[in-house]
Amino acid sequence: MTDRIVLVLGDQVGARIPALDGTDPDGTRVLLAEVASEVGYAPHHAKKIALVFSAMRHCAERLRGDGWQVDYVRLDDAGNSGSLTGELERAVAAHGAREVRVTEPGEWRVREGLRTWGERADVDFAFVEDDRFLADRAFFANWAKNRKTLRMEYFYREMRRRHDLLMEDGAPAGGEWNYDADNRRKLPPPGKRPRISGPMQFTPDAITGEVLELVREHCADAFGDLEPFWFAVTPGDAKRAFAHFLEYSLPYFGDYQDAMAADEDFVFHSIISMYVNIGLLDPLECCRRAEEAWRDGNAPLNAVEGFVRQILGWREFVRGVYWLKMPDYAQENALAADRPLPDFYWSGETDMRCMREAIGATRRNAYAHHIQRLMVTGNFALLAGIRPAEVADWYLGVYADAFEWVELPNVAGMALFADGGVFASKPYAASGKYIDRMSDYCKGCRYDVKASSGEDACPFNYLYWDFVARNRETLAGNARMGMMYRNLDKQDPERVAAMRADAERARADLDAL
Ligand code: FAD
Ligand code: DLZ
Ligand code: SF4
Repeated sequence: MTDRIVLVLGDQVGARIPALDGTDPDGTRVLLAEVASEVGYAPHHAKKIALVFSAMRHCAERLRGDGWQVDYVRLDDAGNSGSLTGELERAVAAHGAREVRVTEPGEWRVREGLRTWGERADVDFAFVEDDRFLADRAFFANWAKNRKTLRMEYFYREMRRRHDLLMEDGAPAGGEWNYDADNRRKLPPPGKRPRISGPMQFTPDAITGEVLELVREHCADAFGDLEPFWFAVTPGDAKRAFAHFLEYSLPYFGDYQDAMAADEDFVFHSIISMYVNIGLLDPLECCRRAEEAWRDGNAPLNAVEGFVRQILGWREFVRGVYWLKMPDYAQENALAADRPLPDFYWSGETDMRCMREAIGATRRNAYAHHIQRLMVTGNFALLAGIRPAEVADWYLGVYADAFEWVELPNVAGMALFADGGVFASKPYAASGKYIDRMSDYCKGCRYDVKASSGEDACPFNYLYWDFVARNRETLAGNARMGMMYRNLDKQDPERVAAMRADAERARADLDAL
Protein backbone atom coordinates (compact mmCIF):
# COMPACT_ATOMS: atom_id res chain seq x y z
CA MET A 1 0.00 0.00 0.00
CA THR A 2 1.38 3.44 -1.01
CA ASP A 3 0.07 6.42 0.93
CA ARG A 4 1.26 9.05 -1.45
CA ILE A 5 1.93 9.68 -5.15
CA VAL A 6 4.43 12.38 -6.09
CA LEU A 7 3.99 13.41 -9.71
CA VAL A 8 7.24 14.72 -11.24
CA LEU A 9 6.71 16.74 -14.42
CA GLY A 10 9.03 16.76 -17.41
CA ASP A 11 10.58 20.12 -16.43
CA GLN A 12 11.20 19.05 -12.83
CA VAL A 13 13.77 16.36 -13.44
CA GLY A 14 16.92 17.74 -11.81
CA ALA A 15 18.77 16.78 -8.67
CA ARG A 16 16.32 18.71 -6.50
CA ILE A 17 12.61 17.85 -6.54
CA PRO A 18 10.76 20.08 -4.06
CA ALA A 19 7.68 17.81 -3.83
CA LEU A 20 9.84 15.02 -2.42
CA ASP A 21 10.92 17.15 0.57
CA GLY A 22 9.67 15.65 3.81
CA THR A 23 8.48 12.42 2.19
CA ASP A 24 10.03 9.00 2.67
CA PRO A 25 10.65 6.33 0.05
CA ASP A 26 8.59 3.73 1.93
CA GLY A 27 5.21 5.41 1.75
CA THR A 28 5.75 7.23 -1.54
CA ARG A 29 5.49 6.31 -5.18
CA VAL A 30 7.08 8.71 -7.66
CA LEU A 31 5.23 9.00 -10.96
CA LEU A 32 6.75 10.24 -14.22
CA ALA A 33 4.63 9.96 -17.35
CA GLU A 34 5.34 10.56 -21.01
CA VAL A 35 1.92 11.58 -22.32
CA ALA A 36 0.48 12.61 -25.67
CA SER A 37 -1.23 15.70 -24.23
CA GLU A 38 2.13 17.21 -23.19
CA VAL A 39 3.73 16.32 -26.49
CA GLY A 40 0.84 17.81 -28.46
CA TYR A 41 -0.09 21.09 -26.70
CA ALA A 42 2.43 22.95 -28.89
CA PRO A 43 4.08 22.12 -32.23
CA HIS A 44 7.16 20.71 -30.51
CA HIS A 45 10.61 20.41 -31.99
CA ALA A 46 11.73 16.77 -32.11
CA LYS A 47 14.86 17.64 -30.09
CA LYS A 48 12.77 19.18 -27.32
CA ILE A 49 10.64 16.05 -26.96
CA ALA A 50 13.79 13.91 -26.89
CA LEU A 51 15.45 16.18 -24.31
CA VAL A 52 12.47 16.06 -21.97
CA PHE A 53 11.87 12.31 -22.30
CA SER A 54 15.52 11.38 -21.94
CA ALA A 55 15.97 13.67 -18.92
CA MET A 56 12.79 12.14 -17.41
CA ARG A 57 14.09 8.60 -17.93
CA HIS A 58 17.50 9.44 -16.47
CA CYS A 59 15.78 11.10 -13.52
CA ALA A 60 13.72 7.95 -12.90
CA GLU A 61 16.93 5.87 -12.91
CA ARG A 62 18.59 8.19 -10.39
CA LEU A 63 15.56 8.13 -8.11
CA ARG A 64 15.45 4.32 -8.22
CA GLY A 65 19.17 4.27 -7.41
CA ASP A 66 18.44 6.47 -4.38
CA GLY A 67 15.85 3.98 -3.14
CA TRP A 68 12.61 5.56 -4.39
CA GLN A 69 9.80 3.46 -5.83
CA VAL A 70 9.15 4.86 -9.28
CA ASP A 71 6.32 4.29 -11.76
CA TYR A 72 7.55 5.34 -15.18
CA VAL A 73 4.99 5.47 -17.99
CA ARG A 74 6.43 5.46 -21.50
CA LEU A 75 4.66 7.12 -24.41
CA ASP A 76 4.20 3.77 -26.17
CA ASP A 77 3.14 1.75 -23.10
CA ALA A 78 -0.11 -0.15 -23.60
CA GLY A 79 -2.74 1.50 -21.44
CA ASN A 80 -1.11 4.97 -21.48
CA SER A 81 -4.10 7.27 -20.98
CA GLY A 82 -2.47 10.12 -22.90
CA SER A 83 -2.77 12.76 -20.17
CA LEU A 84 -1.15 13.67 -16.86
CA THR A 85 -4.44 13.52 -14.96
CA GLY A 86 -5.29 10.20 -16.63
CA GLU A 87 -1.98 8.81 -15.40
CA LEU A 88 -2.58 10.17 -11.90
CA GLU A 89 -5.99 8.51 -11.93
CA ARG A 90 -4.44 5.18 -12.88
CA ALA A 91 -1.65 5.45 -10.32
CA VAL A 92 -4.01 6.38 -7.48
CA ALA A 93 -6.26 3.43 -8.32
CA ALA A 94 -3.35 0.99 -8.72
CA HIS A 95 -1.76 1.91 -5.40
CA GLY A 96 -4.78 2.92 -3.35
CA ALA A 97 -3.03 6.22 -2.65
CA ARG A 98 -4.66 8.79 -0.39
CA GLU A 99 -2.41 11.74 -1.12
CA VAL A 100 -1.01 13.37 -4.28
CA ARG A 101 1.72 16.00 -4.31
CA VAL A 102 3.19 17.93 -7.23
CA THR A 103 5.83 20.65 -7.34
CA GLU A 104 4.06 23.80 -8.61
CA PRO A 105 3.83 23.39 -12.41
CA GLY A 106 5.53 26.06 -14.50
CA GLU A 107 2.55 26.58 -16.77
CA TRP A 108 -0.90 27.92 -15.96
CA ARG A 109 -2.50 25.36 -18.30
CA VAL A 110 -0.95 22.41 -16.46
CA ARG A 111 -1.59 23.89 -13.03
CA GLU A 112 -5.27 24.44 -13.81
CA GLY A 113 -5.66 20.90 -15.16
CA LEU A 114 -4.10 19.40 -12.05
CA ARG A 115 -5.86 21.76 -9.65
CA THR A 116 -9.32 20.93 -11.00
CA TRP A 117 -8.47 17.23 -11.03
CA GLY A 118 -7.33 17.51 -7.41
CA GLU A 119 -10.63 19.12 -6.42
CA ARG A 120 -12.61 16.27 -7.91
CA ALA A 121 -10.39 13.34 -6.95
CA ASP A 122 -10.86 11.41 -3.75
CA VAL A 123 -7.37 12.22 -2.50
CA ASP A 124 -5.64 14.86 -0.43
CA PHE A 125 -4.09 16.97 -3.22
CA ALA A 126 -1.37 19.62 -2.76
CA PHE A 127 1.07 21.73 -4.76
CA VAL A 128 4.52 22.28 -3.26
CA GLU A 129 6.27 25.65 -3.82
CA ASP A 130 8.89 25.43 -6.58
CA ASP A 131 11.93 26.75 -4.73
CA ARG A 132 14.20 26.16 -7.70
CA PHE A 133 13.38 29.79 -8.51
CA LEU A 134 15.08 32.65 -6.69
CA ALA A 135 12.06 34.93 -6.36
CA ASP A 136 8.96 33.20 -5.10
CA ARG A 137 5.62 34.33 -6.46
CA ALA A 138 4.64 36.16 -3.27
CA PHE A 139 7.93 38.08 -3.25
CA PHE A 140 7.39 39.21 -6.84
CA ALA A 141 3.75 40.14 -6.28
CA ASN A 142 4.82 42.20 -3.28
CA TRP A 143 7.58 43.90 -5.25
CA ALA A 144 5.15 44.68 -8.09
CA LYS A 145 2.42 45.97 -5.78
CA ASN A 146 1.75 49.71 -6.13
CA ARG A 147 4.21 50.12 -9.00
CA LYS A 148 2.75 51.85 -12.03
CA THR A 149 5.23 50.20 -14.36
CA LEU A 150 7.28 47.06 -13.89
CA ARG A 151 10.90 47.67 -14.81
CA MET A 152 13.29 44.74 -14.78
CA GLU A 153 16.24 46.95 -13.85
CA TYR A 154 14.81 47.81 -10.40
CA PHE A 155 13.78 44.23 -9.72
CA TYR A 156 17.27 43.09 -10.70
CA ARG A 157 18.95 45.50 -8.29
CA GLU A 158 16.77 44.20 -5.50
CA MET A 159 17.70 40.62 -6.43
CA ARG A 160 21.42 41.48 -6.48
CA ARG A 161 21.16 42.84 -2.94
CA ARG A 162 18.95 40.00 -1.76
CA HIS A 163 21.30 37.30 -3.00
CA ASP A 164 24.47 39.28 -2.43
CA LEU A 165 25.65 38.76 -6.00
CA LEU A 166 28.29 41.05 -7.51
CA MET A 167 28.04 43.33 -4.49
CA GLU A 168 30.82 45.09 -2.60
CA ASP A 169 30.07 46.86 0.68
CA GLY A 170 26.42 47.20 -0.25
CA ALA A 171 27.23 48.74 -3.65
CA PRO A 172 27.32 47.13 -7.10
CA ALA A 173 30.72 45.67 -8.00
CA GLY A 174 32.66 48.10 -10.17
CA GLY A 175 30.34 50.95 -9.27
CA GLU A 176 27.63 50.33 -11.90
CA TRP A 177 24.59 48.07 -11.82
CA ASN A 178 24.60 47.53 -15.55
CA TYR A 179 27.36 47.33 -18.17
CA ASP A 180 25.09 46.87 -21.17
CA ALA A 181 26.57 49.82 -23.01
CA ASP A 182 29.83 47.81 -23.36
CA ASN A 183 28.00 44.78 -24.73
CA ARG A 184 27.12 45.70 -28.29
CA ARG A 185 30.06 44.69 -30.45
CA LYS A 186 29.65 43.19 -33.87
CA LEU A 187 31.44 39.87 -34.41
CA PRO A 188 34.64 40.35 -36.42
CA PRO A 189 35.09 38.08 -39.46
CA PRO A 190 36.57 34.58 -38.99
CA GLY A 191 40.29 34.81 -38.33
CA LYS A 192 39.93 38.17 -36.62
CA ARG A 193 37.66 37.07 -33.79
CA PRO A 194 38.29 35.13 -30.58
CA ARG A 195 37.88 31.37 -31.04
CA ILE A 196 34.28 30.26 -30.59
CA SER A 197 34.14 26.79 -29.11
CA GLY A 198 30.32 26.42 -29.03
CA PRO A 199 28.39 24.35 -26.51
CA MET A 200 29.76 21.08 -25.16
CA GLN A 201 28.12 18.24 -27.07
CA PHE A 202 27.34 14.76 -25.73
CA THR A 203 27.04 11.39 -27.46
CA PRO A 204 23.64 9.78 -26.76
CA ASP A 205 23.80 6.88 -24.29
CA ALA A 206 21.58 3.79 -24.45
CA ILE A 207 18.63 5.51 -22.70
CA THR A 208 18.78 8.48 -25.06
CA GLY A 209 19.14 6.07 -27.99
CA GLU A 210 15.83 4.43 -27.04
CA VAL A 211 14.18 7.82 -26.73
CA LEU A 212 15.43 8.89 -30.16
CA GLU A 213 13.95 5.71 -31.60
CA LEU A 214 10.63 6.44 -29.90
CA VAL A 215 10.54 10.05 -31.16
CA ARG A 216 11.46 8.92 -34.67
CA GLU A 217 8.61 6.44 -34.64
CA HIS A 218 5.87 8.18 -32.66
CA CYS A 219 6.54 11.84 -33.38
CA ALA A 220 7.53 11.49 -37.01
CA ASP A 221 5.83 14.77 -37.97
CA ALA A 222 7.56 16.82 -35.28
CA PHE A 223 9.25 20.04 -36.41
CA GLY A 224 13.02 20.27 -36.84
CA ASP A 225 16.01 17.94 -36.94
CA LEU A 226 16.06 15.23 -34.29
CA GLU A 227 19.68 14.45 -35.08
CA PRO A 228 22.43 15.08 -34.32
CA PHE A 229 21.15 14.98 -30.73
CA TRP A 230 23.88 16.32 -28.44
CA PHE A 231 22.10 17.83 -25.42
CA ALA A 232 23.03 16.98 -21.84
CA VAL A 233 20.25 14.96 -20.20
CA THR A 234 21.61 14.59 -16.65
CA PRO A 235 22.64 17.13 -14.00
CA GLY A 236 26.26 15.89 -14.26
CA ASP A 237 26.53 16.49 -18.00
CA ALA A 238 24.70 19.83 -17.74
CA LYS A 239 27.29 20.91 -15.16
CA ARG A 240 30.07 19.87 -17.51
CA ALA A 241 28.47 21.90 -20.31
CA PHE A 242 28.24 24.92 -18.00
CA ALA A 243 31.89 24.57 -16.91
CA HIS A 244 32.83 24.52 -20.60
CA PHE A 245 30.92 27.79 -21.10
CA LEU A 246 32.63 29.40 -18.11
CA GLU A 247 36.04 28.52 -19.45
CA TYR A 248 35.67 29.21 -23.17
CA SER A 249 32.76 31.60 -23.78
CA LEU A 250 32.01 33.65 -20.66
CA PRO A 251 35.03 35.95 -21.15
CA TYR A 252 33.52 37.15 -24.47
CA PHE A 253 29.84 36.80 -23.54
CA GLY A 254 29.39 40.50 -22.80
CA ASP A 255 31.20 42.00 -25.76
CA TYR A 256 29.35 39.91 -28.32
CA GLN A 257 26.04 39.39 -26.51
CA ASP A 258 24.03 41.07 -29.29
CA ALA A 259 26.11 39.87 -32.24
CA MET A 260 24.76 37.60 -34.99
CA ALA A 261 26.71 35.78 -37.70
CA ALA A 262 25.64 33.42 -40.45
CA ASP A 263 28.42 30.93 -39.73
CA GLU A 264 27.86 30.87 -35.96
CA ASP A 265 24.74 29.37 -34.39
CA PHE A 266 25.86 29.94 -30.81
CA VAL A 267 28.41 32.80 -30.72
CA PHE A 268 29.48 33.12 -27.04
CA HIS A 269 26.13 32.30 -25.47
CA SER A 270 25.87 29.73 -22.70
CA ILE A 271 23.23 27.38 -24.23
CA ILE A 272 22.06 26.43 -20.76
CA SER A 273 18.46 27.73 -20.76
CA MET A 274 17.03 24.30 -21.54
CA TYR A 275 19.05 22.76 -18.71
CA VAL A 276 18.10 25.38 -16.14
CA ASN A 277 14.45 25.27 -17.20
CA ILE A 278 14.08 21.52 -16.66
CA GLY A 279 16.04 21.55 -13.42
CA LEU A 280 19.38 20.08 -14.53
CA LEU A 281 21.19 23.27 -13.48
CA ASP A 282 20.56 25.44 -10.45
CA PRO A 283 20.22 29.13 -11.47
CA LEU A 284 21.79 30.51 -8.29
CA GLU A 285 24.77 28.20 -8.60
CA CYS A 286 25.25 29.35 -12.22
CA CYS A 287 25.32 32.99 -11.08
CA ARG A 288 27.74 32.25 -8.23
CA ARG A 289 30.09 30.30 -10.51
CA ALA A 290 30.08 33.19 -13.00
CA GLU A 291 30.83 35.66 -10.19
CA GLU A 292 33.69 33.43 -9.05
CA ALA A 293 35.12 33.51 -12.59
CA TRP A 294 35.23 37.31 -12.36
CA ARG A 295 36.72 37.34 -8.84
CA ASP A 296 39.38 34.85 -9.99
CA GLY A 297 40.25 37.11 -12.91
CA ASN A 298 38.98 34.67 -15.55
CA ALA A 299 36.24 36.86 -17.05
CA PRO A 300 35.63 40.62 -17.20
CA LEU A 301 32.91 42.32 -15.21
CA ASN A 302 30.86 43.42 -18.23
CA ALA A 303 30.53 39.76 -19.27
CA VAL A 304 29.74 38.42 -15.82
CA GLU A 305 27.29 41.18 -14.93
CA GLY A 306 25.56 40.70 -18.30
CA PHE A 307 25.22 36.97 -17.69
CA VAL A 308 24.03 37.33 -14.09
CA ARG A 309 21.46 39.93 -15.18
CA GLN A 310 19.92 37.47 -17.64
CA ILE A 311 19.43 34.77 -15.01
CA LEU A 312 18.93 36.63 -11.76
CA GLY A 313 17.12 39.48 -13.48
CA TRP A 314 15.27 38.61 -16.67
CA ARG A 315 14.56 34.95 -15.98
CA GLU A 316 13.05 35.57 -12.55
CA PHE A 317 11.34 38.77 -13.66
CA VAL A 318 9.45 37.26 -16.60
CA ARG A 319 8.28 34.40 -14.40
CA GLY A 320 6.91 36.93 -11.94
CA VAL A 321 5.12 38.81 -14.72
CA TYR A 322 3.66 35.54 -16.07
CA TRP A 323 2.05 34.51 -12.79
CA LEU A 324 0.92 38.05 -12.07
CA LYS A 325 -0.85 38.41 -15.42
CA MET A 326 -2.12 34.95 -16.35
CA PRO A 327 -4.51 33.75 -17.68
CA ASP A 328 -5.53 36.94 -19.54
CA TYR A 329 -1.94 37.57 -20.62
CA ALA A 330 -2.13 34.86 -23.29
CA GLN A 331 -5.01 36.67 -25.05
CA GLU A 332 -3.43 40.14 -25.23
CA ASN A 333 -3.23 41.84 -28.62
CA ALA A 334 -2.75 45.55 -27.89
CA LEU A 335 -1.68 46.41 -31.44
CA ALA A 336 -4.57 44.45 -33.03
CA ALA A 337 -2.13 42.36 -35.08
CA ASP A 338 -4.16 40.24 -37.49
CA ARG A 339 -1.90 38.48 -40.01
CA PRO A 340 -1.40 34.68 -39.99
CA LEU A 341 2.03 33.24 -39.25
CA PRO A 342 3.80 32.76 -42.60
CA ASP A 343 4.74 29.21 -43.57
CA PHE A 344 8.40 30.19 -43.77
CA TYR A 345 8.56 30.25 -39.95
CA TRP A 346 8.41 26.47 -40.34
CA SER A 347 10.29 25.88 -43.58
CA GLY A 348 12.87 28.66 -43.39
CA GLU A 349 12.20 29.23 -47.09
CA THR A 350 12.35 32.97 -47.58
CA ASP A 351 14.65 35.33 -49.43
CA MET A 352 15.22 37.34 -46.24
CA ARG A 353 18.59 35.99 -45.23
CA CYS A 354 18.35 37.01 -41.58
CA MET A 355 15.07 35.11 -41.21
CA ARG A 356 16.42 32.12 -43.15
CA GLU A 357 19.47 31.93 -40.89
CA ALA A 358 17.53 32.33 -37.62
CA ILE A 359 14.87 29.80 -38.64
CA GLY A 360 17.47 27.42 -40.09
CA ALA A 361 19.37 27.46 -36.78
CA THR A 362 16.08 26.88 -34.97
CA ARG A 363 15.30 23.86 -37.14
CA ARG A 364 18.79 22.39 -36.63
CA ASN A 365 19.29 23.05 -32.94
CA ALA A 366 15.92 23.82 -31.27
CA TYR A 367 17.89 26.92 -30.28
CA ALA A 368 18.42 30.48 -31.47
CA HIS A 369 20.09 33.09 -29.35
CA HIS A 370 18.34 36.04 -27.81
CA ILE A 371 18.97 38.62 -30.51
CA GLN A 372 17.84 36.26 -33.25
CA ARG A 373 14.63 35.62 -31.30
CA LEU A 374 14.04 39.26 -30.43
CA MET A 375 15.39 41.30 -33.33
CA VAL A 376 14.92 38.93 -36.26
CA THR A 377 11.98 36.53 -35.94
CA GLY A 378 10.30 38.56 -33.18
CA ASN A 379 10.90 41.92 -34.83
CA PHE A 380 9.56 40.64 -38.15
CA ALA A 381 6.38 39.35 -36.47
CA LEU A 382 5.95 42.71 -34.71
CA LEU A 383 6.47 44.80 -37.85
CA ALA A 384 4.33 42.58 -40.07
CA GLY A 385 1.53 42.45 -37.48
CA ILE A 386 1.30 38.69 -37.01
CA ARG A 387 -1.29 37.44 -34.51
CA PRO A 388 0.41 37.14 -31.10
CA ALA A 389 -1.24 33.80 -30.26
CA GLU A 390 0.20 32.19 -33.40
CA VAL A 391 3.63 33.67 -32.78
CA ALA A 392 3.58 32.48 -29.16
CA ASP A 393 2.57 28.99 -30.23
CA TRP A 394 5.53 28.87 -32.61
CA TYR A 395 8.04 29.97 -29.95
CA LEU A 396 6.54 27.56 -27.43
CA GLY A 397 7.06 24.65 -29.78
CA VAL A 398 10.33 25.24 -31.56
CA TYR A 399 12.79 25.96 -28.73
CA ALA A 400 14.10 23.29 -26.38
CA ASP A 401 13.99 25.81 -23.52
CA ALA A 402 10.40 26.91 -24.16
CA PHE A 403 7.95 26.68 -21.29
CA GLU A 404 5.10 29.11 -21.23
CA TRP A 405 6.13 30.94 -18.03
CA VAL A 406 9.29 32.18 -19.78
CA GLU A 407 8.24 32.06 -23.42
CA LEU A 408 5.01 34.08 -23.20
CA PRO A 409 6.29 37.25 -21.49
CA ASN A 410 9.25 37.27 -23.87
CA VAL A 411 6.97 36.96 -26.89
CA ALA A 412 3.89 38.94 -25.89
CA GLY A 413 5.69 41.45 -23.69
CA MET A 414 9.17 41.89 -25.08
CA ALA A 415 9.00 41.01 -28.79
CA LEU A 416 5.43 41.92 -29.80
CA PHE A 417 4.32 44.61 -27.32
CA ALA A 418 1.04 42.68 -27.35
CA ASP A 419 0.54 43.46 -23.65
CA GLY A 420 0.61 47.21 -24.34
CA GLY A 421 3.79 47.71 -22.33
CA VAL A 422 3.49 45.86 -19.04
CA PHE A 423 7.28 45.89 -18.77
CA ALA A 424 8.70 47.14 -22.09
CA SER A 425 8.68 50.93 -22.26
CA LYS A 426 8.29 50.80 -26.05
CA PRO A 427 8.16 48.20 -28.83
CA TYR A 428 11.53 46.70 -29.82
CA ALA A 429 10.81 47.66 -33.45
CA ALA A 430 13.82 48.07 -35.72
CA SER A 431 14.51 48.44 -39.42
CA GLY A 432 17.08 46.47 -41.42
CA LYS A 433 19.74 48.93 -40.30
CA TYR A 434 19.89 47.35 -36.84
CA ILE A 435 20.26 43.85 -38.29
CA ASP A 436 22.98 45.12 -40.63
CA ARG A 437 24.82 46.72 -37.73
CA MET A 438 24.78 43.60 -35.56
CA SER A 439 25.28 40.84 -38.17
CA ASP A 440 26.79 39.83 -41.48
CA TYR A 441 23.42 38.68 -42.86
CA CYS A 442 22.70 41.61 -45.16
CA LYS A 443 25.79 41.16 -47.29
CA GLY A 444 24.49 37.88 -48.69
CA CYS A 445 20.83 38.84 -48.93
CA ARG A 446 18.72 39.13 -52.06
CA TYR A 447 17.30 42.35 -50.57
CA ASP A 448 19.08 45.68 -50.30
CA VAL A 449 19.31 46.88 -46.71
CA LYS A 450 19.95 50.43 -47.89
CA ALA A 451 16.70 50.61 -49.92
CA SER A 452 13.38 51.48 -48.30
CA SER A 453 10.93 50.84 -51.09
CA GLY A 454 10.74 48.98 -54.35
CA GLU A 455 11.17 45.34 -55.40
CA ASP A 456 14.63 44.96 -53.89
CA ALA A 457 14.14 46.94 -50.72
CA CYS A 458 14.75 45.21 -47.40
CA PRO A 459 11.28 44.30 -46.10
CA PHE A 460 12.29 45.27 -42.57
CA ASN A 461 12.68 48.86 -43.78
CA TYR A 462 9.27 49.53 -45.29
CA LEU A 463 7.53 47.30 -42.74
CA TYR A 464 9.19 49.35 -39.99
CA TRP A 465 7.88 52.71 -41.20
CA ASP A 466 4.50 51.21 -41.97
CA PHE A 467 4.41 49.80 -38.43
CA VAL A 468 5.16 53.23 -36.98
CA ALA A 469 2.52 54.91 -39.17
CA ARG A 470 -0.13 52.19 -38.76
CA ASN A 471 0.10 52.24 -34.96
CA ARG A 472 0.18 56.01 -34.54
CA GLU A 473 -3.03 56.11 -32.54
CA THR A 474 -1.76 53.59 -29.99
CA LEU A 475 1.91 54.58 -29.84
CA ALA A 476 2.21 58.30 -30.55
CA GLY A 477 1.43 59.13 -26.91
CA ASN A 478 4.42 57.06 -25.76
CA ALA A 479 7.20 59.51 -24.84
CA ARG A 480 9.88 57.09 -26.03
CA MET A 481 8.25 56.91 -29.49
CA GLY A 482 8.21 60.69 -29.98
CA MET A 483 11.40 60.76 -32.00
CA MET A 484 10.14 58.00 -34.30
CA TYR A 485 7.01 60.01 -35.10
CA ARG A 486 9.03 63.17 -35.62
CA ASN A 487 11.28 61.23 -38.04
CA LEU A 488 8.27 59.84 -39.87
CA ASP A 489 6.65 63.24 -40.20
CA LYS A 490 9.86 64.80 -41.55
CA GLN A 491 9.96 62.38 -44.48
CA ASP A 492 8.72 63.17 -47.95
CA PRO A 493 5.05 62.07 -48.03
CA GLU A 494 5.60 60.38 -51.38
CA ARG A 495 8.41 58.27 -49.94
CA VAL A 496 6.21 57.30 -47.01
CA ALA A 497 3.34 56.44 -49.37
CA ALA A 498 5.65 54.22 -51.43
CA MET A 499 6.87 52.37 -48.32
CA ARG A 500 3.34 51.92 -47.06
CA ALA A 501 2.21 50.58 -50.44
CA ASP A 502 5.08 48.06 -50.35
CA ALA A 503 4.17 47.12 -46.81
CA GLU A 504 0.53 46.61 -47.72
CA ARG A 505 1.50 44.36 -50.61
CA ALA A 506 3.92 42.39 -48.42
CA ARG A 507 1.47 42.03 -45.56
CA ALA A 508 -1.16 40.66 -47.95
CA ASP A 509 1.13 37.74 -48.81
CA LEU A 510 4.04 37.48 -46.39
CA ASP A 511 5.07 34.13 -47.80
CA ALA A 512 6.06 35.83 -51.04
CA LEU A 513 9.00 37.52 -49.28
P1 FAD B 1 22.41 33.26 -22.64
O1 FAD B 1 22.37 34.36 -23.61
O2 FAD B 1 23.69 32.58 -22.42
O3 FAD B 1 21.84 33.82 -21.25
C1 FAD B 1 22.01 33.11 -20.02
C2 FAD B 1 20.70 32.68 -19.43
O4 FAD B 1 19.93 33.79 -19.04
C3 FAD B 1 19.80 31.86 -20.32
O5 FAD B 1 20.18 30.51 -20.32
C4 FAD B 1 18.43 32.07 -19.69
O6 FAD B 1 18.21 31.16 -18.64
C5 FAD B 1 18.54 33.47 -19.11
N1 FAD B 1 17.89 34.45 -19.98
C6 FAD B 1 18.48 35.25 -20.89
N2 FAD B 1 17.58 36.09 -21.43
C7 FAD B 1 16.40 35.80 -20.87
C8 FAD B 1 15.08 36.32 -21.02
N3 FAD B 1 14.81 37.32 -21.87
N4 FAD B 1 14.11 35.76 -20.30
C9 FAD B 1 14.37 34.75 -19.44
N5 FAD B 1 15.58 34.23 -19.26
C10 FAD B 1 16.59 34.76 -19.95
N6 FAD B 1 14.13 31.83 -22.85
C11 FAD B 1 13.77 30.63 -22.39
O7 FAD B 1 14.41 30.08 -21.49
N7 FAD B 1 12.67 29.99 -22.90
C12 FAD B 1 11.92 30.54 -23.89
O8 FAD B 1 10.94 29.95 -24.31
C13 FAD B 1 12.31 31.81 -24.40
N8 FAD B 1 11.60 32.39 -25.40
C14 FAD B 1 11.98 33.62 -25.87
C15 FAD B 1 11.23 34.23 -26.88
C16 FAD B 1 11.57 35.47 -27.35
C17 FAD B 1 10.75 36.15 -28.39
C18 FAD B 1 12.70 36.13 -26.82
C19 FAD B 1 13.07 37.49 -27.28
C20 FAD B 1 13.45 35.55 -25.82
C21 FAD B 1 13.11 34.29 -25.33
N9 FAD B 1 13.84 33.66 -24.31
C22 FAD B 1 13.45 32.44 -23.84
C23 FAD B 1 14.97 34.35 -23.66
C24 FAD B 1 16.36 34.10 -24.28
O9 FAD B 1 16.31 34.34 -25.65
C25 FAD B 1 16.83 32.69 -24.00
O10 FAD B 1 16.76 32.42 -22.62
C26 FAD B 1 18.28 32.51 -24.44
O11 FAD B 1 18.39 32.80 -25.81
C27 FAD B 1 18.74 31.12 -24.14
O12 FAD B 1 20.02 30.91 -24.65
P2 FAD B 1 21.30 30.79 -23.72
O13 FAD B 1 21.09 29.76 -22.68
O14 FAD B 1 22.46 30.62 -24.63
O15 FAD B 1 21.28 32.21 -23.03
C1 DLZ C 1 7.50 19.54 -22.72
C2 DLZ C 1 7.00 18.22 -22.20
C3 DLZ C 1 6.79 17.17 -23.09
C4 DLZ C 1 7.10 17.27 -24.55
N1 DLZ C 1 6.30 16.00 -22.66
C5 DLZ C 1 6.05 15.82 -21.34
C6 DLZ C 1 5.51 14.61 -20.85
O1 DLZ C 1 5.22 13.69 -21.60
N2 DLZ C 1 5.30 14.49 -19.53
C7 DLZ C 1 5.55 15.49 -18.66
O2 DLZ C 1 5.36 15.32 -17.45
N3 DLZ C 1 6.01 16.66 -19.11
C8 DLZ C 1 6.27 16.86 -20.42
N4 DLZ C 1 6.73 18.04 -20.87
C9 DLZ C 1 6.93 19.13 -19.91
C10 DLZ C 1 5.60 19.74 -19.50
O3 DLZ C 1 4.94 20.26 -20.65
C11 DLZ C 1 5.87 20.82 -18.45
O4 DLZ C 1 6.09 20.18 -17.23
C12 DLZ C 1 4.72 21.74 -18.31
O5 DLZ C 1 4.63 22.48 -19.48
C13 DLZ C 1 4.84 22.66 -17.09
O6 DLZ C 1 5.85 23.60 -17.27
FE1 SF4 D 1 17.36 40.82 -43.34
FE2 SF4 D 1 16.93 43.03 -44.75
FE3 SF4 D 1 19.40 42.37 -44.09
FE4 SF4 D 1 18.06 40.93 -45.90
S1 SF4 D 1 18.69 43.03 -46.09
S2 SF4 D 1 19.31 40.13 -44.20
S3 SF4 D 1 15.99 41.02 -45.09
S4 SF4 D 1 17.75 42.90 -42.68
